[in-house]
Amino acid sequence: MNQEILDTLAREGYFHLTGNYSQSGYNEVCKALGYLISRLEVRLDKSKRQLVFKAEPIGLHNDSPDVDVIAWYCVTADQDQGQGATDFIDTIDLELRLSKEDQVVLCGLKLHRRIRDTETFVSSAVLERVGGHYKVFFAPWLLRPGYSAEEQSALDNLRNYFDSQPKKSIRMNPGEIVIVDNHRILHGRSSISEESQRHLTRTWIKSPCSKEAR
Ligand SMILES: O=C(O)CCC(=O)C(=O)O
Ligand SMILES: [Fe+2]
Repeated sequence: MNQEILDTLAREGYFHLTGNYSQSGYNEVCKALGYLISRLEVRLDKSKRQLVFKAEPIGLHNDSPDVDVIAWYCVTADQDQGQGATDFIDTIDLELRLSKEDQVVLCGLKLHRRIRDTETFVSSAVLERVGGHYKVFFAPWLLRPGYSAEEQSALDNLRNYFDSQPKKSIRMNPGEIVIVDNHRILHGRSSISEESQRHLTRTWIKSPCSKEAR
């Protein structure tokens, strides 16, 4: 099972496990993938300010670049059958689709992000070359005014590339798991209703295997 997940992650960048997993089954899957960094209950919560707790749309992004693999478990699906899917795009062909000049610029362009639950900011490059591949780190809300013309053009080309990629929408049913390579796949979702019961558990995983597999 573990090997099948790693092989599928290396090939496809994501894996949708459609079995009816229990919470402890989900836990076992997560633990088999590496070291668990943190766990978050993704559902509407008016007392919290992060986007994952709100009904508004979440643009396509990568989570923290410290996270190799993200695994979501569906506790409760949206009560509306047509709502609550998560969207994914794959960046496997980025190197072929962006100019070398843009790639160089994006390797030097840092996005500043706040480490969750702290007031500490760190910066991470949009593209980082690791083991013959690019790790991608992008989130629209981390963009700031004041980029040079060259940087702005590289960012525009990157976003056009994202927009041109086929979008895969997965609406998880309770007991299902979706696992993604966070350096390769961007995720996001459309808005949900203010009354949505949708509840996913998200686990951030540091996975040495994911790098070997790539
Ligand atoms: O609600 C979702 O489908 C994804 C939310 C998200 O960006 C995350 O869990 O990191
Ligand atoms: Fe996210």
